[in-house]
Amino acid sequence: MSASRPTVLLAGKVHPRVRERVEADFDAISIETADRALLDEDARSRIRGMAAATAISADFIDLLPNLEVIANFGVGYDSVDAAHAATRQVMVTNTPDVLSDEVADTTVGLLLNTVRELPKAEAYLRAGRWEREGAYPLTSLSLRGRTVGIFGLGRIGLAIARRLEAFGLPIHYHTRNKRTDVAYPWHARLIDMAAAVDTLIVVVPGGAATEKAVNAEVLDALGPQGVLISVGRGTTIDEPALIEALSDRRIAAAGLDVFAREPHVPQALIDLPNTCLLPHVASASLSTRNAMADLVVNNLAAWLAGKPALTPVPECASFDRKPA
Ligand code: A2R
Repeated sequence: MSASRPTVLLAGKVHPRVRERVEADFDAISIETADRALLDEDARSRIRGMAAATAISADFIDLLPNLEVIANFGVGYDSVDAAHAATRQVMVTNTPDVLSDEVADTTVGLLLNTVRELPKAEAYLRAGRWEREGAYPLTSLSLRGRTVGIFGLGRIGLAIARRLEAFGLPIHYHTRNKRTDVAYPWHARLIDMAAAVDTLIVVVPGGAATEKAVNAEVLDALGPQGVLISVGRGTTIDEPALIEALSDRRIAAAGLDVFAREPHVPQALIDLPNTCLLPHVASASLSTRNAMADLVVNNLAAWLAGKPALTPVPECASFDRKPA
């Protein structure tokens, strides 16, 4: 330990680049989960910063009397109690923007894979069935003629919209606040948008406000030609209702990158023929994850040096420092 170097807690399975940079510039303490039993009194009082790759509760925040900043790895920070941190003037940061294009690219790929069954067609070729049995069956679904509804037109949602606009598809959106900088039709209610489109892309933050927002009624409004694509948080989808709607063909197909209880994926979703499932990989390229890692450490370094946070979450923006 060095008196001049702030102590930073590495909480959870942190990205290797975060670990490397934190260990180089700070005194680092590592724990696998945010469990109070893993920190003695001395460690608790020394910790001034935290790189978070696991859930951080209000109780855990209160365990650390000298904590000044929590830098969350990821743009979604629903696993960190940011509202509570803000009451203690503990800065919380996330990693917006640096992953938006990667996630949007992956979302378009997932949509195409879902409607055109490309992973299944490749598995057919690899199994030697093309040569033995002939051409892969024509897909009943296509992207052509579809109308897209984006639930959450923020940084990532807009990057998805711009891409799908170039595919020639009409775009609608649902958010709480109508945007003034886009001409896409806005729907004040999710269910109304679902009724107006046949392709629903979900990219809202997790948390209580969006929990199970995509329920049986929304899926029925989407209809039998409906395709659901989910890349925000698994908690936003009512998974049992989705499984029923897919089984009964009340919607046509779903492409999912996120799940309610990751890494568990319900067996029923795996068994269904009309799902395309990814293990939460939307931002998971080396380059994008490195950019996220750098933003985590740069936020820690800025705040602990008395400078403004680079990317404060909205709950903490009011007490961010002003640029010099
Ligand atoms: O509702 P608004 O006007 O604040 O718009 C935001 C929208 N949104 C919601 N829409 C409807 N009902 C809600 N309860 C609700 N809460 C938020 O989601 C905005 O259009 C969008 C979020 O955009 P950003 O804050 O720019 O987030 P970003 O970078 O696009 O990431 C979205 C999520 C992350 O939170 C992770 O869960 C995932 O994608 O990676």
